[in-house]
Amino acid sequence: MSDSKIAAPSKAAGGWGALKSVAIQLLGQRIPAKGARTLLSANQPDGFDCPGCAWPDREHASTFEFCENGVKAVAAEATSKRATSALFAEHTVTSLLEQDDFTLEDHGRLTDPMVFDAASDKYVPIEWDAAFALIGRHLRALDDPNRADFYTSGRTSNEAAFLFQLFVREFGTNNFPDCSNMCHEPTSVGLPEQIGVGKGTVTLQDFEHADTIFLFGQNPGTNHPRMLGELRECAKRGAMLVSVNPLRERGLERFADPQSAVEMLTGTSTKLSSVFITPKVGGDLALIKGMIKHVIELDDLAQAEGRARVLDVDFIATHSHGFDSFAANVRAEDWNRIVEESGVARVEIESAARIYAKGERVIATWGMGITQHKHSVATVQMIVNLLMLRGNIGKQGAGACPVRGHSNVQGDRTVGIDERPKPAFLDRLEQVFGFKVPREHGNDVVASVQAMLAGRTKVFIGMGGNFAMATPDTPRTFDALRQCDLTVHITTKLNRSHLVHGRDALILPCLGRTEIDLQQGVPQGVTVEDSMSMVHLSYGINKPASPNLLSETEIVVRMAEATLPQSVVRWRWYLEDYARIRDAIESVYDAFYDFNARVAQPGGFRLRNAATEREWNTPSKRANFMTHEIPTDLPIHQARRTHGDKVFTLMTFRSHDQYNTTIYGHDDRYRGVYGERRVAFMNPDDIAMLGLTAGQRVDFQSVWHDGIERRAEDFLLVAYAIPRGSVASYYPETNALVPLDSFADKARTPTSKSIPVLVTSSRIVSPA
Ligand SMILES: Nc1nc2c(c(=O)[nH]1)N[C@H]1C(S)=C(S)[C@@H](COP(=O)(O)OP(=O)(O)OC[C@H]3O[C@@H](n4cnc5c(=O)[nH]c(N)nc54)[C@H](O)[C@@H]3O)O[C@H]1N2
Ligand SMILES: Nc1nc2c(c(=O)[nH]1)N[C@H]1C(S)=C(S)[C@@H](COP(=O)(O)OP(=O)(O)OC[C@H]3O[C@@H](n4cnc5c(=O)[nH]c(N)nc54)[C@H](O)[C@@H]3O)O[C@H]1N2
Ligand SMILES: [Mo]
Repeated sequence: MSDSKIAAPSKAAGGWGALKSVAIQLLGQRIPAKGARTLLSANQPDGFDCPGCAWPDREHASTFEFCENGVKAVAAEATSKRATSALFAEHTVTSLLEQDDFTLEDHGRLTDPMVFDAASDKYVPIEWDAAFALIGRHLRALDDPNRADFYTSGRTSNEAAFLFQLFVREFGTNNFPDCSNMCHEPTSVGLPEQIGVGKGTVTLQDFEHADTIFLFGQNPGTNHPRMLGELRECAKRGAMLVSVNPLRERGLERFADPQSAVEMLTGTSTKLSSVFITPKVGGDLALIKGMIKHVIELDDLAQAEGRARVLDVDFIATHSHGFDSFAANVRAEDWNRIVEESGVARVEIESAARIYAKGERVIATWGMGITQHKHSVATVQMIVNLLMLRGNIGKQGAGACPVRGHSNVQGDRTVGIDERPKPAFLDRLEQVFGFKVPREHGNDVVASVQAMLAGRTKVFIGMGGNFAMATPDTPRTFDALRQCDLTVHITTKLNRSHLVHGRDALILPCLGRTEIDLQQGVPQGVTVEDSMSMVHLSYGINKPASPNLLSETEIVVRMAEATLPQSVVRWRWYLEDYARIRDAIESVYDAFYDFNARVAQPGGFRLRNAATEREWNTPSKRANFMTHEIPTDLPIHQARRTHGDKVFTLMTFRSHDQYNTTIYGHDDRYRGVYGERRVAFMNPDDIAMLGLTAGQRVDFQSVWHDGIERRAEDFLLVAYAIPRGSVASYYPETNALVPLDSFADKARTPTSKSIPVLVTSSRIVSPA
């Protein structure tokens, strides 16, 4: 891009900058007049749940919480642009593939179901009935139901997701790869064995009482802007905010609140993080273990001097298991290793430990900076170990707060989108619905790509999302999808996954959450669960983008009818009234008792979380201290043995102008990048060490042991305050660098925040 510019980062996150950018965005999307009304209906009691992110809303009522992220997500859905059959008549699939991701989605909302026609290399219109018949034919022709994979992205409602899993399990497989496999899976795997639940333990009210908040590996200014409002209140109250992030993200430094007229008019902002700790990428486990070591040392000292204990000995005695062996392991840990592997000086670690020890009510939040490494499960558990030292779980103002991404990613899991379902849940499903459910564990995202590559999976059906671009090892994922007999995408907008298709292929356009979903003439609400286990109703308010769209729920029902003619499930009956689906969810999950009644209350209800009440559903019936060594033989260590300092840890993250694979624009305002997405952020000393120059173009090459060459080329090299040995770049442009078999231990999350790479002068000659 010729008009790219690297500038000083904008001053505070939020504020006029955010508003202006949104205004431009709205114009860019040509929002019709009803657009303003749409925006005002987000997160209102009778409006729709904001599709922006999974951060909860204050009371889910009161005034519209202004958020740039939400506005962009809503604007993208409510655009007046349309990708009609005329677009597909004009372009072959091969020529559409030449368009970039921004352009593909910018064609607007899809209006009609389309089927791939090999003779013309084009998508052509198809009747809905014919589309479902094609799906049914393919699925019934499989010799084994495990030869089909059913992907879910996290915007799908509880109702659609519940019926989706019901259909797929009656069909006979647990092949449910889903976006959370690439996201918070290490949280969902790490927490249950430690505290007995796979979800966060805090509510928004806890943020009102916390005196100390540690934010690990998260960029809320961009990805969860409404969280900044909460942090701002905490900061104003004098709470201590500590950000642990290799980058001093602007949104964590200062925040001007778009809700506050005074701050907007005076251009002032609230200082957010009181302390910044900048570990090297992947250094958190070592850092936190160091903090724990010092907290124990402080406790020793307090005991020696006859002062009050630093550890919460009551909590440890009554509620925890395994403290002694855990503490012995931590005491034996070597400070040199802690410092070397974290990239943080000992004095700084000790001071972070003192801040922690001083806090009476401590919340720890975490995001993708923690979950997308090989040692992510261990790191999540180390965060919770830290909290447990002083009883910071199940106490007001304290707890674990994993911050999820997609607005219903947590709910989809809750209602059964799970490739490794619990036997108790399957028993219940069998009892309630009276068919035999498959018991064998299914494919997650990585296994799904592997199965397609190996020719085992023949049908891929995606409920939302952009599988081809979100997954690792892009060229291999493309090969995988292209080997399928049938690929189906249930979707709102055109994206690359639709163009990287199987022998037969369908694009099935659906309603978005902002749109009115009429069944039997009655508008239907759907439910979603946010990151803090609050479940609420969502009603669309806009006229559908096209009269020929179906709801996700209807698409599931009709796929099921076309595939399972002998089904024991009354699919139509559920479709007629979504309250019946909620009753069915209630009959399978006790936590959803009185579902319809409770969700009708303003603000909905919170699903019970046993750990919040200090009830530990673990085998020991206690919260477990989990011992972990600091890893010293990760792929990055191995690569350094061969390539020395020339190997960098690449982390791939989000710019301010994207929603995952949806690119809204080419700016990353808070990091001072304009008009360019192919950027490599590197420490100036490393740039000099490599003999490169800021402003030149560079290529990445992965260091991996399978002999496959993985490259991503032509990135603008930017000097940036990032720890030495680490380099950062945006996703999805860099996904080709993530090896498919590089994933988190136990959780199998692709390691998109720690890829060993070499960075060299670009071999691409840019056109003058
Ligand atoms: N506008 C917008 N909002 C979104 C999304 C979006 O794409 N755009 N995506 C949604 C989704 S699905 C998700 S999961 C969330 C993602 O939200 P985040 O979790 O904030 O995700 P990222 O932007 O990938 O990276 C987060 C941060 O991790 C830091 N980081 C990288 N490596 C490390 C490390 O080793 N240690 C530590 N401590 N920090 C590290 C990076 O510097 C960055 O600040 O946001 C959701 N909301
Ligand atoms: N390298 C690297 N890779 C990553 C990550 C990373 O940080 N680095 N992050 C990972 C994470 S955290 C996640 S969650 C995944 C995201 O993976 P996905 O969830 O698969 O990807 P999205 O980009 O969110 O999906 C966008 C598409 O969803 C469709 N869509 C939007 N709204 C709706 C709707 O209401 N209904 C339906 N049916 N479709 C809709 C649109 O067609 C849009 O193109 O990517 C992962 N991949
Ligand atoms: Mo995510």
